[in-house]
Amino acid sequence: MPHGRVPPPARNLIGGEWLPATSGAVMPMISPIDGQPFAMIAESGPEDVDAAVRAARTALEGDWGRLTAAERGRLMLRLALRIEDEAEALAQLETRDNGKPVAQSRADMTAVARYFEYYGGAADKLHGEVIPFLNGYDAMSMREPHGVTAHIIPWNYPVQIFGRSVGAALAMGNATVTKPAEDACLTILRIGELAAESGFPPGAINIVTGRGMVAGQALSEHPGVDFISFTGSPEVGQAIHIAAARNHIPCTLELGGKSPQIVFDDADLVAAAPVIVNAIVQNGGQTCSAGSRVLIQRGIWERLTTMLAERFATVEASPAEGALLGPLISARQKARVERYIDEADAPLIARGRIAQDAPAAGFYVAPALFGPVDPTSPIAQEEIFGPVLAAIPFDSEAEAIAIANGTEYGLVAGIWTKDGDRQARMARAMRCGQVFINSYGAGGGIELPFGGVRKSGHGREKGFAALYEFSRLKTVVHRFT
Ligand code: TXE
Repeated sequence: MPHGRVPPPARNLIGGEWLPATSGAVMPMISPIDGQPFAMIAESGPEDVDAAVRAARTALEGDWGRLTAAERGRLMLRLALRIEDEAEALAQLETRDNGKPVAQSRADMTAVARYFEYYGGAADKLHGEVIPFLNGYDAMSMREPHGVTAHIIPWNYPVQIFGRSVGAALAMGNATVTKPAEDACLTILRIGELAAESGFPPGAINIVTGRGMVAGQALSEHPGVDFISFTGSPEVGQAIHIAAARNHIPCTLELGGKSPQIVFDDADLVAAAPVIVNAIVQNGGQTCSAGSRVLIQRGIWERLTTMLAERFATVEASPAEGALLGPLISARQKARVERYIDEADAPLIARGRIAQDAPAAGFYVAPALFGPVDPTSPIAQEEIFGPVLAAIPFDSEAEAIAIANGTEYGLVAGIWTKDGDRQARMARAMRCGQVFINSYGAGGGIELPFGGVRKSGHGREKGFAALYEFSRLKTVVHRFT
């Protein structure tokens, strides 16, 4: 069993203090590796959320709000180094909490440190402009923080999403309140401790744990919140959008996808095949940008599906450190994914295995490759959030575009072809937020703006684009004589 230091038991981080829920309620954390409880978190209520929002406001009006952009950046760089120092213990904790293989947890720790490094370095580099205007006037634009930003975070990449969202918000001078997911939140709490040790003033980073329907909803509806960043399901995203509208505040929503990888008959299949398998198996397929559909031009159908099948058949869902596929997050998620597999209305091309040493009570699911799949069927349309890949044949470029864009989602697309003209046409034709050509995912892309269209959400996280989301523009006109 992996180790990793568990943060203060059942406490929230509010105004620099570790406090239990006002009601005293706690809830257990279940490890996906063996289905056993191993830690308790605070089950917070609206009063705890209220205290966190007030603490954030106090920080804005006090020590945190008085820091210069360079000083904020320096604190963030210090936090990045603290995370790097603790990366191994954090990764072990993440694996126990979330279930992902340790090698993948390590990659998450590298990424969260990099987010704080990237946004720490950017804190003093985004500035306004002087705008040519009337004679006798200076006109300028300046960037300001929104104020108190709320961050509602899922369980699939807890610290990466914390880093990309809270990192960008802090860089722009906001004070933050995070509600991590009840299924996996311990590494975020530990990073909260590291932030305090790095010298962040109390209240700049507040973390309140608990249930989505209670603590999450209270945070999204709180009138003291000025901006909401949400990553999660489309259903909850819609509720958050409505809550934001009620308070007349902006929000970004990142709601997952049904992303296609499109392979044309001139593609380098040897390069493509492992990337296609990784993109659906890694993190148990519980990735918003998982490549959950592979569109294959008919001339290479046999060859590529055979290559994919060979790889799928060797993947084992396992608790091993270096496993490609670990357990899924919860019994609920396992049941959901198994239902999609059992009810799939397409031929099964290949199925992986569950490792013999995987604890029976853990949430392991063997990966499945189906095809040919009707593009309108549920496994080609709905986000399964598990290691299930739908292979769909196509003949022409126009047909590939229609199928690729033919879901309610639009997050990422992968294009595999050596034809440069086709690469350019396809990149433009994809109705989504990110396109990879002859690659997919490319190491997480901390520097690359990321977000969706329609049911995948709106707004952009990551890269410099997030700094614009987490700040607002003010125009100042100064008449002089
Ligand atoms: O998400 P929820 P769940 C998709 C994926 C998955 C499905 C369900 O398809 O199978 O959603 O996952 C908080 N007000 N994604 O149930 O419920 C909750 O506590 C405010 C894709 O875990 O949306 C958690 O912190 N907050 C996605 C966060 O919202 C609420 C990642 C996400 O939980 C709330 C996760 C409410 N009423 C799931 N209800 C992606 N884009 O990567 C819940 N929450």
